[in-house]
Amino acid sequence: MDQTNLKKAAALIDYAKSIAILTGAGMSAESGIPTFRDTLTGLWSNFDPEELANRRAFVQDKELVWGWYEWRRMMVLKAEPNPGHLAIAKLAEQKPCTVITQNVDDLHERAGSKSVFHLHGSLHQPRCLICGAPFVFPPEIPEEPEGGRRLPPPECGECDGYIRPGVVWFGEELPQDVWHKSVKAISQCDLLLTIGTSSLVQPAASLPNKAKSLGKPIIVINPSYTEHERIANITLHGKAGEVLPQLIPY
Ligand code: BV8
Ligand code: ZN
Repeated sequence: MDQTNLKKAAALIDYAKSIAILTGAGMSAESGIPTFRDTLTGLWSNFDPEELANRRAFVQDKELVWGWYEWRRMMVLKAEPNPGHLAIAKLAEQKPCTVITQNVDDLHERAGSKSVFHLHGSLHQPRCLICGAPFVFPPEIPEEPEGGRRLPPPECGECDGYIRPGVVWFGEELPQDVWHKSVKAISQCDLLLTIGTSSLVQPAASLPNKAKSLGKPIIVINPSYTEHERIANITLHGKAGEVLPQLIPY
């Protein structure tokens, strides 16, 4: 890790009065949660993420799609927040921080982060596909085989619909209240950290560009190159769970 860049990034964090933090699937990688593209193994290995994470796929084959989400939910329930999540929660004890996550897990919250906006929904908020009635999962952790299996989704208790995952699928609009709060957090922050996202999915990936247009400094943390490096003030090539504790001692 480039120590000069690390020191510069730590100084920007230290100097900032309020920080916005955009996170992607890479944030949860060290908790053992495969990134979005890596979750396509076994039964789903010959799918493209966009083919599976959309409403049409669910309507066409609800057992295939529900099985994938239950396997992912099981992994999240068995996972723990990693040092990167904990460092972000610690930072929020020192100054106002808003986490804007593309992730559908609850690891930021379980690490102690209070202000978390879920741009793409949550695995823990399923609802009826037809009437939208919320569904409450049974308390036990699903025991899904590695590589997953087809699984019938629960039926809605209010109508003859089926329960769908509480996530934002490709082709679906992001929750407008969450989107507007996220844009506001970007406008009000004086530093943006963007961590563990391939910066491919829109409109989430447009948020760093918005920050740049408003003259906000940007720090990118990712083991590999992403487009946002081009607009970043500092890029730290490393893992979230390794870099963040060096930036935010806790
Ligand atoms: C919409 C929930 C319109 C589901 C997800 C404009 C231009 C081009 C395309 C579009 C556009 N506008 C809309 C589109 C279409 C589409 C889109 O963006 N397609 C892309 C692929 C081109 N967008 C949409 O459909 C959005 N909807 O715009 O609707 C609309 C408007 C009005 C009315 C009606 C409709 C909805 C997008 C949301 C899709 N849902 N998630 C689920 O989880 O199942 S997105 C999903 O994929 C994830 O949430 C994640 O955000 C995204 C990418 O997944 P990954 O690649 O795994 O993760 P990530 O990108 O974060 O990459 C991993 C990174 O981590 C890598 O960089 C890696 O290097 C790094 N890493 C690895 N290990 C570590 C690490 N980093 C740190 N530490 C480590 N240890
Ligand atoms: Zn219903």
